[in-house]
Amino acid sequence: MMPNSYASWKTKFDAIAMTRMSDSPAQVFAAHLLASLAKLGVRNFFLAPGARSQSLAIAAGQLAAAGKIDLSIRVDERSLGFVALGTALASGEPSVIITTSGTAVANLHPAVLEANHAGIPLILLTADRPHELRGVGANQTTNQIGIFNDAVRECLDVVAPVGHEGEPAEAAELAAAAIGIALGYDGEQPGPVQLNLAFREPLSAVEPNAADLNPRVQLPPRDEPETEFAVLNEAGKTVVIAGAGAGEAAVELAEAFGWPLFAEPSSGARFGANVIVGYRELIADHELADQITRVIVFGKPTLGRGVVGLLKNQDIEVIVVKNREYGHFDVTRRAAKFCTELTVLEEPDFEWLTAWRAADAALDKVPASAEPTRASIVQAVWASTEQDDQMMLGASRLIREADRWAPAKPVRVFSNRGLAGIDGTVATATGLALAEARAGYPDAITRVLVGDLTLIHDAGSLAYDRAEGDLNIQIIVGNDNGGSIFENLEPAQQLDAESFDRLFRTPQQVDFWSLAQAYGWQHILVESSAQLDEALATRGRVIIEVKLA
Ligand SMILES: Cc1ncc(C[n+]2csc(CCOP(=O)(O)OP(=O)(O)O)c2C)c(N)n1
Ligand SMILES: [Mg+2]
Repeated sequence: MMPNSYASWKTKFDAIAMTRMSDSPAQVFAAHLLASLAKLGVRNFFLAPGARSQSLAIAAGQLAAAGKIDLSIRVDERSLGFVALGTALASGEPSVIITTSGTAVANLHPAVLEANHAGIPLILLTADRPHELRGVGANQTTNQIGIFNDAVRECLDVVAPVGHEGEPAEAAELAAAAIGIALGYDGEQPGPVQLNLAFREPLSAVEPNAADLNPRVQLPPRDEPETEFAVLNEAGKTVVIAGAGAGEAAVELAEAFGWPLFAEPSSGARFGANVIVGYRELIADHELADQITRVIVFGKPTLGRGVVGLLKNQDIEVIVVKNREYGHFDVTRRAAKFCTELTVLEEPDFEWLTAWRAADAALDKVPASAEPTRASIVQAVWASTEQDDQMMLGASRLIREADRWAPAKPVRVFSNRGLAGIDGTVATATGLALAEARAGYPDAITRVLVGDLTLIHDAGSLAYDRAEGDLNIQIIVGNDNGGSIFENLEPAQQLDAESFDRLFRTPQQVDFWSLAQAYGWQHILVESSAQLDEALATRGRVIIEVKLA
């Protein structure tokens, strides 16, 4: 969707102020916009400081002081974007992000891309210069219209308020529209929305107090996406694949028909009796895999070549259940059917499931070892994680180890699989922890499983806002000195060791103890499996470093 032309929301650009409710039309507008968002139920606001956005900051501060919203503050907008993303991911509610102009806006781009590809609702309030100051070299001014291209559902360029009497109502209307679009009330995929807000001086005032306003505002009507049925009436040796975002529907279908379930760790479907934990190994090398005639895909599977191999296989029929958040998944362009609802007319075939379960049970167990291994870390983290706790898996090797070893267990596991970046992982986890605490579980623990480079990439997100309270966040870092996942790449064989290390593995010398000290986190160095179990009970913010070979 291309951004709208800038004048669509307001035509009376140079209208003379009819009523003066405040010395600052910017403040009146900001107060009504934020009060409207809050009145419509939006709770989670995220702010980075800046001058052009001062009216928004003041209004957010007023609403937070009155207990009408929760406000988190970060200096780094890149980090802010991912914290907001994590909270939206866990809560399903839109997160509002407030930034000043210029590079501040651009720093939201990674989180916006992830939100776009994973269908996560974000409302970006990006402050800007008024139109007369654009394109003339004014400080901190760039073209913010379309800066996110098609990664936002909508980009509305809102001209600077001038104090016209219709402006409060327009602000309320904008708030309602932004929520509706971010949540996909138009029947489209949920995702990020940008309101680019021009402000002219005077940029702020302390009146009106946003918390005193009671705007008249309503959510837009909600269009449900169309239901598309598919009917399966021929018997087949079927397996269900659950990728990111699959959810319980995959479990229900697999259980209803006795089908083996290959569920990635962050699919929301890795629980129940049909989960085949060792599916990666069995697809690669077991005769049962050759008997598969049909796969049903939920969500976005991204973790293994084996699954893609099944989807490429000409003898296998591919049925794709459409995913509202992650969009259409058909990487091999072989889907025979797309649907939102499946009707199955065949009889359950429990022998097929029994055979898979037996093959799974016969696979190696996590090898016992006094020193932690990747597999034993996964095992320990899953064992220590209870129903109210959460997990966040960084991209790279450990999530694949989790895909191989994590047991079937109904726990909340998240990962940024929209684009599978190694960026923003600490921040996303912080956002998840915030959501969990705000949902009434302040004692819950959020465990983040990451590689060393992934932690370093987002080290700046260790900085936190004291007003957020005592969150329990454990960052379990498998420190193998660089990107060991690249050992599986062709260059690992083709290059000499030195070149491979320099160009791909990129070993690092970061002292995680000092890093933790600098940002006020605890640090525990774990050298044995027993120490790991003990460390996993730590409360507060802690980096648990596990040295890996
Ligand atoms: C933002 C971003 N940059 C680069 C990559 C490519 N990439 C994938 S894995 C990886 C290395 C990760 O290393 P580490 O976190 O130490 O995990 P390990 O594989 O060693 O367990 C890189 C650079 C990416 N996915 N995202
Ligand atoms: Mg590593």
